[in-house]
Amino acid sequence: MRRVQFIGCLVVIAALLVGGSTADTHVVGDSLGWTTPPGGPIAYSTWANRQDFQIGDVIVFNWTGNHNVAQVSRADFDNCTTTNPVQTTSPANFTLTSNETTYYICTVSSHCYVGQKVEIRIGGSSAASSLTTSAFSALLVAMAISFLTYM
Ligand SMILES: [Cu+2]
Repeated sequence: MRRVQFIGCLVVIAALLVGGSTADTHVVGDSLGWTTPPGGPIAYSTWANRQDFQIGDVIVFNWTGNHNVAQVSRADFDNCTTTNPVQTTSPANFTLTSNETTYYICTVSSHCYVGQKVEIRIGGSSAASSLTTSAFSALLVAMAISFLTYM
């Protein structure tokens, strides 16, 4: 009976671990949304640095008022120029499909120049979190093996 409970517990924990590694949704700027940031470009670079972007994750741009979002090249990101198609309806979703860094800007007026631009780098803090996850998994397996050995 105890053994059944223990195995049941392991299944639940394993499901939680797997669930934690599925695609995440990242709302750009969190509660700030997609706008001309009060403190300049640092608002979105700070936000991006706190995220753990992985392939399959979805980036969501939410805005009200006169904004848009365009995925652009590095050079266009730096220069705030674009010939790329522009998403004009909010929310605009982009799925991260490769390891490449992607760049997004608002093309309205001078919005990009005052900081409405964001760089999405895959990875981020992933090294630390996946290490923690694998260490935790290894611990669980070790616990299960030792437990079952003593049964
Ligand atoms: Cu804008």
